[in-house]
Amino acid sequence: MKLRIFTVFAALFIANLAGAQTFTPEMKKAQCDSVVSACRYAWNAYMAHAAGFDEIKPLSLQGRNWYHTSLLMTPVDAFDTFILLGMKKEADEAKQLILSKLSFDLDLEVQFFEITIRHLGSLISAFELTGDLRFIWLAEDLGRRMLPVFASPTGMPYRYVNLKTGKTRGEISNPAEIGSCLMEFGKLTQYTSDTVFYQRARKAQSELFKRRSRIDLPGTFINVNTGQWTDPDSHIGACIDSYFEYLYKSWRLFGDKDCRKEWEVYSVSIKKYLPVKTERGTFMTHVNMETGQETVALYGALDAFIAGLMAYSGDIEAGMSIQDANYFLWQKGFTEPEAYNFRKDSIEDPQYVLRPENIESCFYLYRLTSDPKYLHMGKRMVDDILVHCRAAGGFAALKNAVSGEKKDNMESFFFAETLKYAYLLFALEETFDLSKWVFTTEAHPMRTSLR
Ligand code: DMJ
Repeated sequence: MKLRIFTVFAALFIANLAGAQTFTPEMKKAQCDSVVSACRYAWNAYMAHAAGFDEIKPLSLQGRNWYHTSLLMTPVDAFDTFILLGMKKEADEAKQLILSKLSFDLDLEVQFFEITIRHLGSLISAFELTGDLRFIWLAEDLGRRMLPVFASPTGMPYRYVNLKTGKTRGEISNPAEIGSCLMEFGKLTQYTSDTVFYQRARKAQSELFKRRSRIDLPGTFINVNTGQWTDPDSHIGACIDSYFEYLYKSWRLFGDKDCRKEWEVYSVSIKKYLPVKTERGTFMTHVNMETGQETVALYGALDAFIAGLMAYSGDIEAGMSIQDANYFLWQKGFTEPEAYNFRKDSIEDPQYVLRPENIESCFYLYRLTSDPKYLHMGKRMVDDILVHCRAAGGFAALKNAVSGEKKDNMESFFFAETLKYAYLLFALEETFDLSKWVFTTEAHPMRTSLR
């Protein structure tokens, strides 16, 4: 009798575990459908209340611009997501706005990094996905207007440029803003046959690489006039993150061996100095770039991309262990916080601004391991966003991920990245072939045709 009861319990336990691991094609389809309808809901709100503005404010239902005039951030960033999600009507509406209203002939100072990753990346992807030359003409015009940023004594770009006068500003920059333009500028060289774009962007990266510390780490801030570091804190988070990402991805996109070499040098030091293994998974810490000594044990929503990048660049085990920490972070509230001290177990910045990185890492890990665990993690994250961030005007950032209080803000990267990875995680692999395309840091897909 005892044996029978034990057998029944054991069978139930195993069935339950197997159930937790299973993710059926029907479940995947349901996830894709709910992401498409969320995307449509957010876009319809933008079109109803803020069409032509950079963004919609999702609580007050008003338009918001970054600068004194709109650069159409939301339609620009969202266009290729609509294409990948099969949302033809929305893609047509975004295309119509972009091609009828977007012009860079403006007396306007813009932030080089943001406009490169959002506009240049999106316009190049739009051209590659549709073949419509008007997108690449806009991209070339924008790229030429931004070239003056590279005219510093070191060749590392200034942070701001006026699109009409070419006047630059901002000598204190950081690795992410200096080293995250080669994918976009390299593509401009491919389509215009003008080598200036690739050369300037590559020189900026190599000047930065030359200035790494003796233990092969970069700092957080650097003066592009003098080449001197002004903040020696080293980590994989804000201000450094996409510099590493672009070294590896530019190798995959263009086959540039120098990029691969530089990524490999850094990746040895990243793995040596930054990981902190805990029972919750592996967090990545902050250290002094010269000594490798920990400065502060901060980890957060932006840092979560590193799990995906580690796995994508070949170290699947490291990526998996970091993703365990990412998932732990997600469960700190209704969503994840922006910054968390993993030694003190304290949330240092409670907001959640609709960032994609945690879901992005689920996407890479699922593609590389086929482990349904990453579908379950991703489902929890996507469902949390769709429930807890939903607002009258789309989806709102959270002022506080623990209390759930909302903030009147919906960044364009919610369309470009968060919804795109949320969909592709559950979509058929044929929908997006990772061996033929590489995503930029803003998740704009680029074709690997140069290799
Ligand atoms: C995006 O604009 C880009 O991914 C950038 O590299 C930093 N992160 C935001 C989204 O979180």
